[in-house]
Amino acid sequence: HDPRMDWFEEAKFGLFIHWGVNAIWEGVYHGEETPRYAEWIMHNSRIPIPEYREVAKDFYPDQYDPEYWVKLAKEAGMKYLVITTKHHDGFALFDSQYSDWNAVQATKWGKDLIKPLADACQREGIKLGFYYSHSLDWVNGGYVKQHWDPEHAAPISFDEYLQQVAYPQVTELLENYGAVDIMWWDMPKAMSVERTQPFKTLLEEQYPQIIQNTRLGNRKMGAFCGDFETPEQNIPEFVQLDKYWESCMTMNHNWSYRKSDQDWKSLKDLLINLTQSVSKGGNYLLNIGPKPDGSIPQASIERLEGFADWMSVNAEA
Ligand code: JFZ
Repeated sequence: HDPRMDWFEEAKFGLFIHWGVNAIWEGVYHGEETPRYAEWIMHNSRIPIPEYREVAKDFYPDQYDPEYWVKLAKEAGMKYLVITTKHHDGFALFDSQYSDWNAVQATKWGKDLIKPLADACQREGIKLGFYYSHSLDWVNGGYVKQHWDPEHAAPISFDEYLQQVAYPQVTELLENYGAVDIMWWDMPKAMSVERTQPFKTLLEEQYPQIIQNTRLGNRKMGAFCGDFETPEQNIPEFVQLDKYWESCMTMNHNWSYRKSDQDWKSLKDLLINLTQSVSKGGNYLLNIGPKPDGSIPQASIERLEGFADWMSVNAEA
């Protein structure tokens, strides 16, 4: 039993938010649906970096209402949220000194998108988690198996990227947004023990209260660490009751917004997923992919409101 995990264990239910300039494409590049995940469009449709950057300038989320996002989650019975502060396209939704590829400098919006959300969480008593793609980064020099546009990606090595961009950006996230409750790492490709160490030390020594998923270090490289497991898109049939875990799931098939993806799970199925996760001792992190203007797809709102109705009948405050 780890007392740092008490709130998490009690929380049970959280909101995952995949958002960023990748949403602008709505899953389509030059008339073609991008394969697999909408948030992977830059990579999977091999979009040249200058073109992607050009389109990103038009990012202007004037429907973004972080207070509403947080209240929607809270009413649905969620106790925490996790937002993509930077996904694999390397775009930071926060202000950063270490890469100009961020919401303030690279978009017409020109404002930090994480700060108002962090403030709303603080006001509403919702715990705050930061998803940060520390290894994969297709613009700033992070890991990519084979780059389609090497000419325009940052001309630095993976280790230089970790030292000059990823690590310092993580310190920005930890320093500038008030209390952070979860660091949600993803896709630890090439994250050896050595490369994982600085992040691990930073968290352990300066932010021991922050809990982390087990996606910081690469397991196969022996760099396993973290507090809770993250089964993805499924609830394990058999669980080890001595382990903390959180199942993350989409409401449709994509994490980020894809206009054509209208194959939504029913509210009933989502409720079964939540209650099943909880009955097996885990948490349920349910995802939304807001539109580029900052509004939440209607189908997602309806489902979250459905949870709110269910909670008002079945849950204690
Ligand atoms: C990753 C991302 O690539 C994806 O875009 C999304 O953000 C998701 C939450 O995380 O995708 C993964 C990561 C891990 C597994 C599968 C997809 N996994 O362990 O099976």
